[in-house]
Amino acid sequence: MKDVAINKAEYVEGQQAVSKIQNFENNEVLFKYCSLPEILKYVECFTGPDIMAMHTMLINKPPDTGKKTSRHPMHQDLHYFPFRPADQIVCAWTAMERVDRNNGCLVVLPGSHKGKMKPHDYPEWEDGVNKMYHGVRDYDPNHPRLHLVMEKGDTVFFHPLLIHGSGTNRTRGFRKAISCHFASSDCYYIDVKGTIQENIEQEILELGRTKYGIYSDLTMADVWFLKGRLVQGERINL
Ligand SMILES: O=C(O)CCC(=O)C(=O)O
Repeated sequence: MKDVAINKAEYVEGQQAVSKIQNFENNEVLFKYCSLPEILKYVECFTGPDIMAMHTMLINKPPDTGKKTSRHPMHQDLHYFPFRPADQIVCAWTAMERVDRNNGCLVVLPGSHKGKMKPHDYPEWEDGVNKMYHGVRDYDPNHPRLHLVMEKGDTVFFHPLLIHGSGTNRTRGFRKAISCHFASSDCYYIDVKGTIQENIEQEILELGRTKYGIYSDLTMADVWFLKGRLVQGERINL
C-alpha cells in the first residue's frame, strides 16, 4: 500500500513507495512472526489451542508530508472481520523500533472493547485518507486516551472491539511495526449483508476479486477463508 499523499502516477523510490505490506502469509520470513512461541503463548489465552493467523501487516508509517495522511483514524478491527465471536480474536502488534507520539504511536480508548461495534466510514479529512482507513464516527471525544509508548520488540495484545488508531509521523524516519490478527479456528463466519459492515464488504470484495481472480459469487467470508493460515492446532471452521 502506498500513502494517499503520493500521487498515483508519481514514481517514488525505495521504502517511500511502501507504507504497508498486508497479507504476508505466504512470505516465509515475515510469517515467522506469527508462529513465535513468545507471541503464541499469549494469543492462546484468548483463542484457545487452535489458532489461525487471519490478517498480517508490516506497517511502515511514512514521514508525514504535511497533509496528516499518515494518521490512522480511530476504529475497531472487528469492522473488517466477518467472523465471531469477538472474544476469541486478538491482535498482536509489535514495535520494530521505539514508537512514541513523535512518530505516531498507537492511541487507544481503554475499556472501549466492552462496548458494541459502531458504524464506520471514511473520515472527512481535508487532504484525503488512505484506502480502507475507515473510522468510528461517534466515539466520545472526552473518553480518556492512552498513547502506547513502546520500545523495539514490545508487543501489545488487544481485543477487536478496542477503539484505537495512530497519530501523525512528525519525524523523518519510517515508523515500523509488525502485526497479526489471530482467531480461534473454532470461530464461525457470519453474513454481513444488511449490517453496518456492508460498506467494508464491498471494498474487501473488490480487492479479493483482483487478488484471487474470482468474479462470481465471492463472499467476504471466502476472502478471509482464502487468506487465513493455521499456526497451531487444528483448522476447524475458519
Ligand atoms: O500501526 C498503526 O499505525 C495502526 C494500525 C492499525 O490500527 C490497523 O491497521 O488496524
